[in-house]
Amino acid sequence: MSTHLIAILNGPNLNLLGTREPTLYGAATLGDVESLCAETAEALGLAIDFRQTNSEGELISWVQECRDRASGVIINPAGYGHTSIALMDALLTLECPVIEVHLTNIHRREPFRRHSYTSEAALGMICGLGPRGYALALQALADILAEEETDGEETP
Ligand code: CA2
Repeated sequence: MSTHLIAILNGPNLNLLGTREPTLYGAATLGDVESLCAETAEALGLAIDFRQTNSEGELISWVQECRDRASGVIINPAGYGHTSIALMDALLTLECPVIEVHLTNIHRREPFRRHSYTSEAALGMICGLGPRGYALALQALADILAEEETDGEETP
């Protein structure tokens, strides 16, 4: 059985984490979030590919690449979750499970953040739990992939 690859994709401005607005987004940098994901994935026996971009087109291309290479996707689409039908369309083409993560509780903020186009393509969403949400999403994907493997086993 090969190691499952989980793509962890981060959208615009998340490269600023830990450098601005710590009261809203916390003190952890995106590098800290990546380290947490790497440690969590290793404990779960998963491989990760952790990326961030400020470009909508690049994010969409990365989602398209996941069709051939990822067993699961964790995406923090950042502002594009609230605006991008194109990103939603790309995510809808994936057959693997997608989990959307937001560091903040988007339902406790401005009304325009309450709607997420991308969540229409997600199996589930975790928001408001900070970087821990990424680790929880990895745990959920590990469970889901293990269940899929058990379901696929032939009974003697
Ligand atoms: O809570 C989240 O994870 C968000 O996806 C963050 C996005 C925001 O547009 C979403 O509504 C919720 C913003 C990312 C910007 O990150 C910054 C980090 C530090 C300083 C400034 C921006």
